[in-house]
Amino acid sequence: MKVSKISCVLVLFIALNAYPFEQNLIINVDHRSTVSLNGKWQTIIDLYEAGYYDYRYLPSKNGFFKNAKARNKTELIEYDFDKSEVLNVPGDWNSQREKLLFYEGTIWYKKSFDYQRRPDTRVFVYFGAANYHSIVYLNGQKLGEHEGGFTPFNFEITKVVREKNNFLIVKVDNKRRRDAIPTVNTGWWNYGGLTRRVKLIEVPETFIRDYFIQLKRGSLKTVAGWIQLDGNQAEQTITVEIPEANVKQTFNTNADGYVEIEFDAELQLWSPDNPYLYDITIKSQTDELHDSIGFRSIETKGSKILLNGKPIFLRGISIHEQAPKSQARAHSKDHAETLLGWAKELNCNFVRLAHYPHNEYMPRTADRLGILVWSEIPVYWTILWENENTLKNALNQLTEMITRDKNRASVILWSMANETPVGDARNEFLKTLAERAKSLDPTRLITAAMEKSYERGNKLVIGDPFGSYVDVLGCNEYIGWYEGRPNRCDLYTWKTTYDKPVIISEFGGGALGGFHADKDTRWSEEYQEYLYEKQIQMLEKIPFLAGTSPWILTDFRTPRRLLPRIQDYWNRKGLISDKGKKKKAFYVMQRFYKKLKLTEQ
Ligand code: GCB
Repeated sequence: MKVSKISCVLVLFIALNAYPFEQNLIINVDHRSTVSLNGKWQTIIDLYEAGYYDYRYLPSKNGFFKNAKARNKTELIEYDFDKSEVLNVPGDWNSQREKLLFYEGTIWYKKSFDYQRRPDTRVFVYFGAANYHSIVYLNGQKLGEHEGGFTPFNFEITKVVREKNNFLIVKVDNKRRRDAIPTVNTGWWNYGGLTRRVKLIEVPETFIRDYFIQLKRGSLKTVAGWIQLDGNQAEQTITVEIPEANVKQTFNTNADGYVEIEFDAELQLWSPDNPYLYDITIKSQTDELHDSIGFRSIETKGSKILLNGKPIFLRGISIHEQAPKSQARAHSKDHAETLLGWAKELNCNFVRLAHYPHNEYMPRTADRLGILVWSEIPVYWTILWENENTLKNALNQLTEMITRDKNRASVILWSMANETPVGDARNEFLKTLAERAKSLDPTRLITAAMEKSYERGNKLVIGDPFGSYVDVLGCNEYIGWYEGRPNRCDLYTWKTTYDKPVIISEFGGGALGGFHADKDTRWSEEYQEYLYEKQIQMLEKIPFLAGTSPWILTDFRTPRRLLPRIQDYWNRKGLISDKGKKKKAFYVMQRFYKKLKLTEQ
């Protein structure tokens, strides 16, 4: 095989610069004209990425498809999708086949479909998420790449899609990388694959791609935001209608298809007690789109969080995207209903969706059920703080998260990171993220789950320098689990260097559901129950506490938990077991939150 030096350099150059962080995300996909591509996809496990790299480890432009046209009986082709096994989409691959439980690498997915495109429309293929890195091809042509396992992306296929025999191929690779977000060391299972839904979206030639419609920061009656069209007919007249509030406002987009909007309205405010959602219609001359949007304000004053101008204590719980009573990643509306239903049963008005953006059903369901949401990007533990591409990647994941969920009233907090070690490069990295979040969404609060430090006299201090950039301080602590035994909680008093609200964003300990012993026996439900009792006694004495989200609603899979017969690759800190059974500590927390709820009324 002959490859010239120049083309080698060129290919390498293209490969190194091949992470396009494009921002053309289509939002509110549920209210658009779509065709589902969910279901069975043919798949090829390709540990060595033979379908992508040649024998010199040079990437080929079209993956497997370099030979696709010359496919005849004499051609040497070492793959065959038609004879391959299938996987369900949406769904992680690890839980679908035993041999894939620990798999980290590439799997090729293929879906064939026919498609009758209506005249004067454009078509996009949309992925709810794919973990971690994806390259997408349609009919042998590369559409693009995406990096990041928990946010949506789409590619336009108007010119490539045909009436018959389309074949969509996706290379999904979940190899962990030191420079990625998250990095090689995380606390959860690295579920790979097309983990969320895939669909075709058909839109008019110029369509309403994105919009931001929320109450202006600090106001209870001024709605403000913007609308972004996509297409050639950029300058259009647009109306925003909220019939129940007698709103009908008209705006004109500029040459970029963009317009800022602002108007006053008499609105019923959204809150956990009254999760009121308005039907909104946005009409352009070429498109019309509906959404259900709630209106509320969120601010801080000293150590208080104010919802609609009134102090609120966040009675929360942390949640991983672990499907209830299952070994799989959660992805469906039913999963969201069950997980958030359990949170309601616990008397929560708040959930921390850890440690990455969860599927869209979660904030949508939270909007309906009246649950406030903390949403986070996987900047977890030890990221390569000085790597420029790592920062770009984090910024991109942050942007995609905010783009998708910025119209959800339930979402009040954007979290930049979890338990990251303090240092100049890290502080700078997180500051850049916080600035981006503020510029994309001036209405919400910024936070991060940080760590405490110690002072003489058993004082615990929340003084992370990143604290000066956030609105709300998150703090994780494991007193009574990683640090001594539960009665250690009696020793401490808490202090913070900032006059800001504090959420204890994690505390807890492990218990194997159904294992009973005395309260001194680790892994018993009684130990965990006692730990929660002691924690609550300590937390009740923190004057600046604005919320808690203990770790965690349910047991979840993780390769870091190795203890045979107790952990077996599960983190057992759930208040509910992997079988869906509530542990004793669940009821401790439920009673505590009930008491708080009653004192609120
Ligand atoms: C933490 C992490 C969380 C872990 C938890 C634990 O501090 O933020 O991801 O799962 O501790 O169980 O130790």
